[in-house]
Amino acid sequence: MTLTTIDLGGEAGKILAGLGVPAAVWQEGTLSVRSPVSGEKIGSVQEVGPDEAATAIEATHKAFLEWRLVPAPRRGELVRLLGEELRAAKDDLGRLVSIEAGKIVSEGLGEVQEMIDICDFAVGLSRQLYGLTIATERADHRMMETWHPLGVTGIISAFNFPVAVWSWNAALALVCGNSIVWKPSEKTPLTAIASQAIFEKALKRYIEAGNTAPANLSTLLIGGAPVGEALVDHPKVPLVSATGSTRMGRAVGPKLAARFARAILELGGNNAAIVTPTANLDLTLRGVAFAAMGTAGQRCTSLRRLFVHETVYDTLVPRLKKAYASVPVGSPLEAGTLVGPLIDEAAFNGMQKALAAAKQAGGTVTGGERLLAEEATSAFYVRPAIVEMPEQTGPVVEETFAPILYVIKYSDFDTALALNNAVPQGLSSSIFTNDMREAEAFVSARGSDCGIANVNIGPSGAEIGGAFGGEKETGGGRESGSDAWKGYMRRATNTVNYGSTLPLAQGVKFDI
Ligand code: UN1
Repeated sequence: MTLTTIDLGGEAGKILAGLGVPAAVWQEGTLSVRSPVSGEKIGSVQEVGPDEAATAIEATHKAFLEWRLVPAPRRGELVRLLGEELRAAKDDLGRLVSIEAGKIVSEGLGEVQEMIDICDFAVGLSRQLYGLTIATERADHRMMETWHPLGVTGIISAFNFPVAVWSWNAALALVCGNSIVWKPSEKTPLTAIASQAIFEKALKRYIEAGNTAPANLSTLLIGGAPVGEALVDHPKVPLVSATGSTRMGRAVGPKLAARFARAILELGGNNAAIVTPTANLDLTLRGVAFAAMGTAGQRCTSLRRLFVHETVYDTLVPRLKKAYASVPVGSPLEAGTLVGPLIDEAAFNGMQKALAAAKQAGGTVTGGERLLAEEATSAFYVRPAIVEMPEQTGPVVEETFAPILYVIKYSDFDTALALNNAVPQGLSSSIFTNDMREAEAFVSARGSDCGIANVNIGPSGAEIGGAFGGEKETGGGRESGSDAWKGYMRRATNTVNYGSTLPLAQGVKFDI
C-alpha cells in the first residue's frame, strides 16, 4: 500500500531540488508541512513575519514602477516563457500537487494544465488590452479610453487549488503590467515554492534573451494570517485577489474597502444541480459523480446539493448510491483511485459534524465513514456521503468542504429553481435536462443566480476562457478569462481637442 511505502518527503524534496530550490528552504523552517496522503510531515518551510512582508511589498512596488513601462506584448513574452517552463515541469509540479494537496494524479496534472492554459490566454491578451474609441459631441475632439497598469497585485490562495489560482491572477497581472505578491495557504507552501522557482526560470530566460525585467517582480510570502493582513493593509497594494472561505472574505473585504483598494473575492460555493424528467441519466450520473466526489468534494465548485425530479428519483438515486459505495478511495498517487484524502483532521471533523446535523434535520445518510485509518493513522480518507434530505434545511445551506451530496426530491421546476437560488452562496450551478425550455430558463434572468450556470455538465471543472467567480456570499469577483483582465488595470478616459477653439460639453458657455 503506497500510503506507507512511498517516501513522500523525499519525493517532494527531489522535485524541489530539480527546480533548483535550496534544501534549507523546505527543510529548515518553522512551518511544518504535512501530506494529506499519509498525514506525515514532509517538510518545514521558512516563514516571514509581517515586517518582512511589508519590506518585500515595498520592493515589489518598486518593480511595478519599472514593469509598467515595458510594452504589454513584451510582458507577454515573459508569460509565454512561464507557460513553456510549466509545460516542462508539468509532471513534477502535478505530482507535487498530489503529494501536498492530495489530488489524484490526473487532477494534479489537470491543475498544471490550467496554469498552462491561462498563460496561453494571457500571452494573446498582451496584444489585446483594448480600450474603446468613443463618439464625442464636440467638433475636432476625440474621446478614447486607455488601460494602464494598476500596481502591486496581492494574491491570497487556498489549499485546494494551490497553484492554478495563483496562475490565473499572476498571468493576467503580469501582462497587465502589475507586479505580484503571493500569500499561499499555509497548508500548501511547497507547491508555491515550486511555482515561484518555475517563474524564476522563465524570468532568467527572459533576461538572457535580452529583455529587461525588474528585481522582485514576483514575491512569495509564506506565513500566517499576520502576513495576509500585512498584504491587505499595505497602502501600495491597490488590488487583492483572495480565494478562500466566506469567513476570510468577511475579514479581508471590509479592510480593502476601508482604504478604497479593489478586491477580487472568490469565496464559498454551495453549488447545486437540478435533474429534470428528460435528463439523460447516464450522462447525469457521470456528471454528478465527478462534480460531487472529484477532488474529494474540496473544490469551491464541488456539487453539494442535488434536486431530483420525482419521476426519475427512484432510478437515479439508487444508481448514485451504488457509484458512491464502489468509488475507489485511496492514495491519490495510485492508478485507479478516484477519491483521495481530505486535507486534514479539521476537514474530517467538519464533515462528521455536518452529517450529524443532517441526521438531526431528518436526513438519511449513506457513507461518510472514515476509511484506511489503520493503513494511515494520521490521514483522513472517507467514503463520500449521500444524504437524502426531506427539505433544504440545516447544514444543506452551508458550505462544508468535504464530499457530502445532499439529495432532495422535487415535483415542479420553479420550486427546484427557487431551491437552487435559496442559499447565501452563488458560485456555480447546473441543470441536467433535454427540455430546451427548462435549459434556457435556467440560464436566463429568472434562472440560476450564480456566476456559473451550466447545462448538461456539472458545476465544477470550468475552463480558463470564461470569467470565474460568483455572486452573493461568493464575493462577486471574477478571475481568469473573458474580460476579467479589466479588474487588474486602471481605466483612463481621454478627451483630446485637436481643434483651435474650446467648445464645452453640454453646450455650457463660459466666455471670458
Ligand atoms: C476552486 O475550487 O477554487 O472550475 C477553483 C473548477 C476549477 C477551479 C476551481 N477550474 O472546478
